[in-house]
Amino acid sequence: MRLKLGFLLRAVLLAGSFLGLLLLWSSLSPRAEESDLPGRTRESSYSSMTLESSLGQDFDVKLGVNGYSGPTLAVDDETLECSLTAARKVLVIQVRQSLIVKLLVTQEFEEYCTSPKEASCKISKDDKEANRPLPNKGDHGLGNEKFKPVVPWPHVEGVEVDLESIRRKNKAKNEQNHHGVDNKQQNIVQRQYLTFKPQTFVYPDPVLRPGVLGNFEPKEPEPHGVVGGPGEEAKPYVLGPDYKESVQASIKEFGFNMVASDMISLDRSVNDLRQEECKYWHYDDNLLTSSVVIVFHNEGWSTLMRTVHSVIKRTPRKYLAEIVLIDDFSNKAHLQERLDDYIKQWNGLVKVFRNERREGLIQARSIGAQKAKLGQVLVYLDAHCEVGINWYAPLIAPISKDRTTCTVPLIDYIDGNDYSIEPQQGGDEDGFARGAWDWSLLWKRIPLSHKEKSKRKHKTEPYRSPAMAGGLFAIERDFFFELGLYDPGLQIWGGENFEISYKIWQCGGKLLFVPCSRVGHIYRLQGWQGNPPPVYVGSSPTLKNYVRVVEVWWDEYKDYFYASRPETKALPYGDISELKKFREDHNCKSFKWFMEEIAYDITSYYPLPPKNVDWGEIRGFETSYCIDSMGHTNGGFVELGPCHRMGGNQLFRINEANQLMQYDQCLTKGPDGSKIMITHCNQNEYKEWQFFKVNEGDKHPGLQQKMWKKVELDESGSLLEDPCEFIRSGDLGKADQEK
Ligand SMILES: [Mn+2]
Repeated sequence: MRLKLGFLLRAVLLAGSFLGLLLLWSSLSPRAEESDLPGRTRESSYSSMTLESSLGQDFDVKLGVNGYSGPTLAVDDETLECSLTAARKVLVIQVRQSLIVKLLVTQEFEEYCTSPKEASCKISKDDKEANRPLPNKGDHGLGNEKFKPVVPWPHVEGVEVDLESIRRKNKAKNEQNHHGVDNKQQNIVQRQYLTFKPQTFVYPDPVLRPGVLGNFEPKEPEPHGVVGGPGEEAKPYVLGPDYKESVQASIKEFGFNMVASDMISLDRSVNDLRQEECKYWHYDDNLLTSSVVIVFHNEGWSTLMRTVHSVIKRTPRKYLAEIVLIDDFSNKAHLQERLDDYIKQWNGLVKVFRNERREGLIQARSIGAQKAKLGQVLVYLDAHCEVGINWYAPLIAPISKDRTTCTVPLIDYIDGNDYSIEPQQGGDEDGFARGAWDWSLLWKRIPLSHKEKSKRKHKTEPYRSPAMAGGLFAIERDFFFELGLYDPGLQIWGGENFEISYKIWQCGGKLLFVPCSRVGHIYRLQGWQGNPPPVYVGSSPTLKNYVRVVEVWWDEYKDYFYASRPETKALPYGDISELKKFREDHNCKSFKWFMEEIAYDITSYYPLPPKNVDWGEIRGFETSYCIDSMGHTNGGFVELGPCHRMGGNQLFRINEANQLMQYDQCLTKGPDGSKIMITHCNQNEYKEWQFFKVNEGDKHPGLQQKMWKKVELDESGSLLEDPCEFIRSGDLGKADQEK
């Protein structure tokens, strides 16, 4: 029983629905004073509120609230005075079975009461009593049925998730592994990279000779696909209003204006967006050969084939071993026999392999690595790209020099409506950016840092990037296999770009962005219906991918991810032991090392979020009611609802910055101080909540160490005094299991 109590945490609630009540209460003068009980009974004129004197228990204040017919406020005179005064600032409600509103302790309160804690926080004389549903005390008519809402709460069925045990389990495992890694790191100098094949291919550095055209540069301007044709030189090709409907339909189906694309030559010429300096680099011609791998699923014909044509047109034939198309279970007619027939013109240079079920982009790329056996390097391209002028040598030279280097071209923006090509926005004055992420693992680009710039002699040299966007990159084939390709547990889309980036960096490789290798990419337009994931994939594959990635690679930094996306803690992300083993076997470095040495600039753009101190439901003491944002945000008010244990709108977290948060929203006092508002916040706002654990033997013997805290609103006083608490979802689940 005592243990069970330990799981019952108490909540502090500010509910909008109490506003009127509290205001009224604060100005209330006792109207009825009749009682057959010791002390005074005060009954308000509001049907929702009944104040009664002590029932012989030690409760300070109990208050029936809107929609409830019952219960009681039981206090002695002095305490009641205090609580009434305090109610002007009220804010906290302790919820019991009966929805008992707990008084709040404020500065004003303290003026009246010398011992506010005692006055406000006593629960009951004994835990047994407190643990029961509101006592039915004979002729007082406080039967449980009276506490039922007038309007029944919606019945919520939920699958119970034991969030906390998952966390504990992982934590224990993690610490274990962490120590293992630490010990191993003493040998890291000797053993690093031992598991990767040594570099045997000798390749000299490229040389910049200003004024001397590079040896891979075209000697004359690129010929048009169709002389004077639409879209040549990447000039915008705009269709008239006659095409509006068919254009819209094609955007819906493919994400691009396929009507225009179909009219533009597959061999069209493009504009040269490179820095002038790029034309004067000279590359040793003993470059590695490549297999270009293109994965597609229900791609439009001309955008797919223009990708293939551009590669064939702009890649020196001696380095292009093959183009491997991986058809990820498309069902569109043009991608079947028509495609097979079309690629025959290249006499086997272009191949197509078809997956027997939808694998998703990530695993289809790994399949592509297995199918593409001819080239020394794998060059991955999205299925809607156009490679730029002299894109190959700059991209492959760093890999030829060092096989553990992975390269990424600069990705230009092809307009999906008119097929013009422009440099991507963002980046520094040259348009150069590094790949990054925020702490919820969204892809970001940040301007090239001064530190990276200072490492280069010439500004068109490749530079280091913490991460890649994912769709376009080149990697030595054997090295990719040595890295284990992508984590086979990643599904469909998302997170694989970070996985491969972290794996490369932390395990001893390098990831370079190559300014002189440029590839245009068509970004999907709004209105695209998208490709639904296959049925065998469960919900949230992308979020699960993120969890796998941070669990394997982020070490203690994963807390920042969970601080940003606490809902992902409950996701079953599968077995990662093989990946952990890989990390250990390869003596891969810590994420901390990575953040300090390679990704040092990310935190200045995306500061580390405060870590969570705890998180879960905020449940009323011994009740089944929880604070619920009801989906309100940006200035809305929280409400009270039956605890459903599904997280969502009832999942809150308290962090080290003393913010009580849900998603990117913070709880704070509303404008008039009487309700709790939920609103957007940065890391310096609404840091008014405090959280502490109550020591064992404190005045709630049944609660002991699990309990906690105090939440304060501001200097003017505590919002929450002791028995108001924050509930851990996992504990709640366990408490129920024990029953
Ligand atoms: Mn794409």
